[in-house]
Amino acid sequence: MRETTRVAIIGAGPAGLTLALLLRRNGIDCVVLERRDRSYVEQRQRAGVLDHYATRIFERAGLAGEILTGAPLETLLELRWDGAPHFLDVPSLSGGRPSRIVPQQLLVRRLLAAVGDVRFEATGVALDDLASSRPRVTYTDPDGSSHELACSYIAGCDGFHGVSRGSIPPSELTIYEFDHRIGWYTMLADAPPPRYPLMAVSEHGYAAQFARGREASRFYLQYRPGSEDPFAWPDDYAWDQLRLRLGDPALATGPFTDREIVEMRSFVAEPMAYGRLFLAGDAAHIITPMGAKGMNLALSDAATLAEALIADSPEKLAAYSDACLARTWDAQEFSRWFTEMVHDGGIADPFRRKLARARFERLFRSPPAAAAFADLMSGTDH
Ligand code: RFL
Repeated sequence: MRETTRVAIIGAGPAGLTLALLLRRNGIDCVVLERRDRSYVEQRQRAGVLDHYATRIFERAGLAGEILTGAPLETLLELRWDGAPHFLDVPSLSGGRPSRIVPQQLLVRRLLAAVGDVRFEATGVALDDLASSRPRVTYTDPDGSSHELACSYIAGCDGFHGVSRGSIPPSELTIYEFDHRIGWYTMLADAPPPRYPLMAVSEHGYAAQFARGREASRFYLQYRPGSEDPFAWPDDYAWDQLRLRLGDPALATGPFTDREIVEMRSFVAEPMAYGRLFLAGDAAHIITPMGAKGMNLALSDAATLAEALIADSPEKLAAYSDACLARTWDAQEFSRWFTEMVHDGGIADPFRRKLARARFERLFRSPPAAAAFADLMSGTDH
């Protein structure tokens, strides 16, 4: 079956759905193809914070009611060093630019409801004629029928493991990769949440605790990839480490309901465009969770691309990749800075431990340093 659309969007994650919503609300026809089924997409738990800049994308488009209603504003952030608590009021320090707590699965559910038609379980997606003015996407629907979409533009919003980036000739891309050599053992537990998001630095390594609803917490423990296997740790050992690193001997415990490991890596593909294909979100860049920028970068890419497509401006489309990459590298630098500050306190190298401590102290001694931190946490409008 042959069909025509203005923009073919590959992937129904935060980037693809935000792009589809912004385009459709501005009268631009698009088709969204998603490999997974609807319930998988709706239930995938990942990010939890929409930074202030990302909330503005929805506000500016008149979509705050549909997307942000009821999402709590972020308040304080607690950072501990060897159990000693310190608090940062990020919304005030950033000049009144609060972020909002929006679990990614809630955001995706709301975007799906607002976007309407998404073609789930589209398999064998392939991108062709990218360098021509009439690129094509082919796919197979769940009934086994083959489809061809002729379009003016393709948005590759299909995440790190998608097909879009791989459709660009390798000679046209420069890949930057970095392995932070840091692992996180993350555990979901039926244990009371902390009052504020809590990150703790100690000589035993990093630990964190975040609320997951009113009665559950997600815990994090730093481990050394390659030399430690946290799945072999008994639960009692994990709780001992959490008490030790959080500096809280009376930490309330509860059964673990989920365990995962995350190895921190960063990745950027440049440029984020080839012919009529534009990459957005994780398809073009991966960032560590420190600073919580992954989902926010995906939304910012989508907004920048939507603006260029709505304006139908060749200049804006030509500027898309550079604009997104500048924002991406800014976030990568912040994320690496933050990663070192909270993880190096627990590593063997005494020089880097001292640097981490100096970074930490500066945040609480210097108002301009705290304001710069808060500015990056809130997201910058560039
Ligand atoms: P997504 O969310 O990966 O969505 C891509 C979509 O494309 C589909 N797809 C295909 N569809 C059709 N054909 C194909 N061949 C396809 N291949 C893939 C996929 O099924 C999927 O639906 O990418 P997007 O939209 O760029 O969004 C990026 C964000 O999801 C990601 O950056 C964040 O989740 C990263 N991240 C976090 N970001 C934050 O801002 N704050 C956080 O606290 C945070 N925590 C996290 C995270 C990511 C995690 N991962 C990846 C495991 C915590 C975790 C655990």
